[in-house]
Amino acid sequence: MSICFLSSYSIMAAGSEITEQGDTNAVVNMEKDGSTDDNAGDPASLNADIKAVQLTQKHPLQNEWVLWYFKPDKQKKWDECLLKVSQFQAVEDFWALYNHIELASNLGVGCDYNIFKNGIQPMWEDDRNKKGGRWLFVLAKGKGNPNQSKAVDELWLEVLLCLIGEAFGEDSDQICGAVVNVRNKMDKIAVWTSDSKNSASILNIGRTLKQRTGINFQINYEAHADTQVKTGSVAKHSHTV
Ligand code: MGP
Repeated sequence: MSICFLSSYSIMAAGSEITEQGDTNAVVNMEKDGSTDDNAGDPASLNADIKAVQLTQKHPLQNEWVLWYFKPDKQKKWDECLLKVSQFQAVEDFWALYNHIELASNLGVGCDYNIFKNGIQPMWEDDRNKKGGRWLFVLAKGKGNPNQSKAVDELWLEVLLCLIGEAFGEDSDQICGAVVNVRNKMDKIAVWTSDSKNSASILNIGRTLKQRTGINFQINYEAHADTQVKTGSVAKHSHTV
């Protein structure tokens, strides 16, 4: 199994876990050996206890998410190149994973990251994607391109935070996942939604994405059905913001 997307950031992530655990152990040990008895009811001692609990308690996300990695291999079918990497359901676990893997800009050409809600496969064929589509950010490579105003890593992180933070209000249910494609002439970031006919949701999601990412270029929404039959590099699109 290839692990080339894993980065040296893992050391930093592991280090910060040890620090937190260390703090917590100190408080737990004090309680065990009775050294806090004198301070019972003391607001300072109470604050320390609360802080210890806060350090150990994870902050749950609304949904559980799965990270998939795609590495092209001409000997294999498309879906055989998809590797399920990890899943997370807490803010802390998201950051541990994010800091552990390579930035999208360091992936090889042809590779993708996919982050989808647990239970949804990152492919058109999944029941939740079948009738869906995607908001597509195209980041053409090369000097002077206006779409490079936000580098792919910055944009990808913003998009991920929108997803796991359920930034789309009632329409968050429409979200299936997000994909970043690293390609020769461009990078692409897409947010997949489950109903390509639900214009109100699509527009709300598109406007929120545009506002949250702060991009100054147009993005288009295309139904997966249209993406699958496109002949050139651009598919027919139904919405633009
Ligand atoms: P791509 O990786 O989404 O875009 O699709 P890329 O590489 O930029 O190519 P372009 O066609 O957009 O210019 C590349 C190819 O991967 C598709 O033409 C399909 O053959 C295959 N593929 C991509 N996706 C997302 C799927 C999918 O969900 N299901 C299946 N069966 N094949 C897919």
